[in-house]
Amino acid sequence: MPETSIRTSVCTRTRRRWRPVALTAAALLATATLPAATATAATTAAATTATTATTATTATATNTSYDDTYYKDAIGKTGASLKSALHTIISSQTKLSYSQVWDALKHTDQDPNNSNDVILLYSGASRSKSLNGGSVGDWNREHVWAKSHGEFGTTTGPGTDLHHLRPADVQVNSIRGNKDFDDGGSAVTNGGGSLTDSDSFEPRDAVKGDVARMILYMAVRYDGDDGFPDLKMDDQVDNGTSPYMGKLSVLKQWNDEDPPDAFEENRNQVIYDDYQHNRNPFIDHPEWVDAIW
Ligand SMILES: [Ca+2]
Ligand SMILES: [Ca+2]
Repeated sequence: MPETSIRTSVCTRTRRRWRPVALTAAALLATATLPAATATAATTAAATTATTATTATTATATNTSYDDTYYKDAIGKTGASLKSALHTIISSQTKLSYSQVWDALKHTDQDPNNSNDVILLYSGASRSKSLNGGSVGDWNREHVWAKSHGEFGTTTGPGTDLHHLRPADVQVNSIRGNKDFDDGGSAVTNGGGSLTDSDSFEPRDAVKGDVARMILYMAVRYDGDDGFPDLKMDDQVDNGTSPYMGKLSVLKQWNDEDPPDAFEENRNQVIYDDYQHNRNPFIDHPEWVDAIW
C-alpha cells in the first residue's frame, strides 16, 4: 500500500466525508488523485491487517528477481550463515556524503502523486522538497537507526546510509529522538497516528514494517568490520548510546503486519540503481527476518 493511501482508508473509515476537517489540503489532493485500483488495494490491505491482528502471519518474498544474481550466495541459507552471506553481499556499496543525502531523499521518497514533494516517514504528510532544513515546518534527515545508538554520527558510513534515512518533520523527528521502537504511548502531535512514551516510539501503522526492515538492514550491514560499531538487535527499550536497537520482538511483528508496498520497493530499487548499488534484503525477502532472528 503506498504511504499516501492510508489517508484514503482513514477518510473512508470516518464515513463523515461532509466534514473532513482533519484532512490537510495535501491529503485531499492525494485522495482525489488516487487511482481506484490503489484505493481497492488499500481497502484489501486494511482488511488483511485487521485479520493479522488476531492471526499469526509469516512474511513471504515480494521480489525474487535478484535471487539468481544479487542474492545467489544467500539462497538456501538460514540463521547465522544467511546473515553472514547477506552482510557480505550488501556491504559492497557506494557511499554518500551527508550533504548528498538531501538530494537523494528528494528522489527516493518523492510523493508518487506530486513530484514537487516528498512523503514524510512518521507523519505521512506530503511536503515540498524545497522545505528541507532545520526550522519548524521543514523536513530533515531522520536516522531511523538513531545515530546515537553506536554514536556513528553523520560522517560517510552508517550515518549517511540511505536505506535507513528518511525525510521527517523537524518537530516529529525531535520527538522520536533516539528512542527505541515499541508499541504504546500517547499520540505524537502531527505524528500521523504515531505514538510515544518516555522510552519508546511507535510509528503509524503504514510504516511499521518499513521501520522494522530499515533497522534490521542496519544490524546486518554494519558488523564492526569497517571502522564503525557492530550494530545489534536486542529486546530492550533503554539502549541509550550503546550500539543496540530494540525491541526485536516488536519489530519482527511489525515486519509481518506491514509487508513491503510499492513505495518501499521503489525506494529500494532507486537506491540500488542510482545511489548505493546495494539492496535491503528484507524488502525483497521479508521472510528472511524470521530466518535470521
Ligand atoms: Ca515504552
Ligand atoms: Ca509499509
